[in-house]
Amino acid sequence: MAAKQERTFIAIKPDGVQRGLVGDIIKRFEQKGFRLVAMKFPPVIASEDLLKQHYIDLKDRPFYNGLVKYMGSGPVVAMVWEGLNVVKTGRVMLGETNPADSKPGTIRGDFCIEVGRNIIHGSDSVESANKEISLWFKPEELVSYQSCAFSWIYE
Ligand code: DAT
Ligand code: MG
Repeated sequence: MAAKQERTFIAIKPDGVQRGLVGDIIKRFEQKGFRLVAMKFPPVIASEDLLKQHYIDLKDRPFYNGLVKYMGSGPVVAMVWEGLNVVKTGRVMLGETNPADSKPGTIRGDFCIEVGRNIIHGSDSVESANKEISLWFKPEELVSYQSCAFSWIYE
């Protein structure tokens, strides 16, 4: 049961919101069978502090400042999704970091072109998912419920 409650942090970046891709992206996670645990509504313009913390592992990379600026340049849709292997499968659904390397059928492969405008974030490990979820959400903002489709999605 616990494995089926793995959680990942997914954020639609400002370009994804501005380009009207929110519905398409949420639809992919919903139709896969993952459960929506939390979503910030209305979308939030993240503070520089939050974004710097979120991308702290990349602080020495040359694109770090530009990345933080881009991520704060408009509203983002921050979400938590739950399900079996959702971290790894979520990354497969996103595609590669560089959309040019992302296969058609993935979100980045279908909807974007450049690495600096790759429309969506997804946690890369269970450990970073837990870190990111606690950075963006308070515990009481995460909702526990069993989807009525649960036994039709899992054996
Ligand atoms: P991902 O978002 O696939 O987890 P990452 O954590 O390595 O990738 O980097 C975070 C974001 O930083 C990425 O989504 C886009 C940006 N980025 C990564 N590499 C870049 C590069 N070489 N040039 C510009 N932006 C880059
Ligand atoms: Mg990453």
